[in-house]
Amino acid sequence: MEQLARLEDLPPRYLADLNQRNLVPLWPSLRDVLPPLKPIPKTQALVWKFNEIKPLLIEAGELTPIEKAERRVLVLANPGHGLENMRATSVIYLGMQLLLAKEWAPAHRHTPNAVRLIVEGEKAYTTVEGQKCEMSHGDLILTPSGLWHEHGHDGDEPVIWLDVLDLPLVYYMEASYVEGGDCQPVQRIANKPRYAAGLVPKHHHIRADQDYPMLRYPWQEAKQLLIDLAHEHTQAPVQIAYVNPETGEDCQKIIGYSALMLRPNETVQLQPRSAAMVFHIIEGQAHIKIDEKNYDLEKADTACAPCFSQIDLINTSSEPCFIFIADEAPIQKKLGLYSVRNRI
Ligand code: 1HN
Repeated sequence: MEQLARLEDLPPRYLADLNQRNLVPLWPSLRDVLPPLKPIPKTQALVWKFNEIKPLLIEAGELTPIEKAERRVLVLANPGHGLENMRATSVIYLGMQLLLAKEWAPAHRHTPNAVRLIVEGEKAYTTVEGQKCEMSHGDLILTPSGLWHEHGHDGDEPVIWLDVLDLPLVYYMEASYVEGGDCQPVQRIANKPRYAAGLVPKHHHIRADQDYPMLRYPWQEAKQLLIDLAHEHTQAPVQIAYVNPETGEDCQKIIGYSALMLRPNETVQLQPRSAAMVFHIIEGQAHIKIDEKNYDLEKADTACAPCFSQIDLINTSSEPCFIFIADEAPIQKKLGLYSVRNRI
């Protein structure tokens, strides 16, 4: 492709005239906004180690009472986007949240979608639109756009979870805001069997939670499905998607969620794709190779990989490894931007 003229190739007087009228020449920036063949991502391949986050999060618990934090979170920020912008990728926000015994984080609702993946601790819960979702290790809990949610903790030990939000995209769209509330009356305990039996309430159109019939995905059931699939299909990679059980569509509209099992000594090579990805170890350990970078991941560690990277997930241990994955595929597919390439 032709090298285009630079800003410096234009007379300063001309540039000043443009500037004064809020005009900008396209050609000096054309190759930046439209790079040849693939994007130039700001997202850097990166790992956050849980054993480095945890002591700092516990210290946050000593430094800042929950009333002064509302949500006590350390954000997993990608330096490629500028730490202060609080992005793991251009679409995905990640944070580790701490709730101490008997603490309560008041109800609010906001436009960005969130999920929680429980990392450690027992007996905390999130109430979403009156549905109480108990939190156990590995559970996925949805708090979709516009739904009231609050967190409580009846146990004795700190509880830590991973928050995943589409905040960077929603904020960029100037669509991000929150409404404060207080405490919601609990109407029922969220449970999967309500929809797992192939039974749904009739008269769909009058149900308010039509888009989100299931808010809690218990890890024990997801794990058992992965183990069963690994036995049935001994060759293929084993991965399950978190979907809306009524429609089979992605469980949220912007970020996609899945879980992958690496058998003992298995390597999975992912095809490069247009969507950036996040990996979080639920159980076990793995190596991750992202282009030329290699990282060791242990339980509760989190990694991110930019678009079109070559990713190898490698389990050299004799135990299976279970990995939670978040990616930007749903929003990219809706916008007609999603593509997958062959490995080179
Ligand atoms: C939020 O609402 C929670 O409800 C956690 O726990 C993290 C980060 C940015 C914006 C809203 C929560 C958040 C958040």
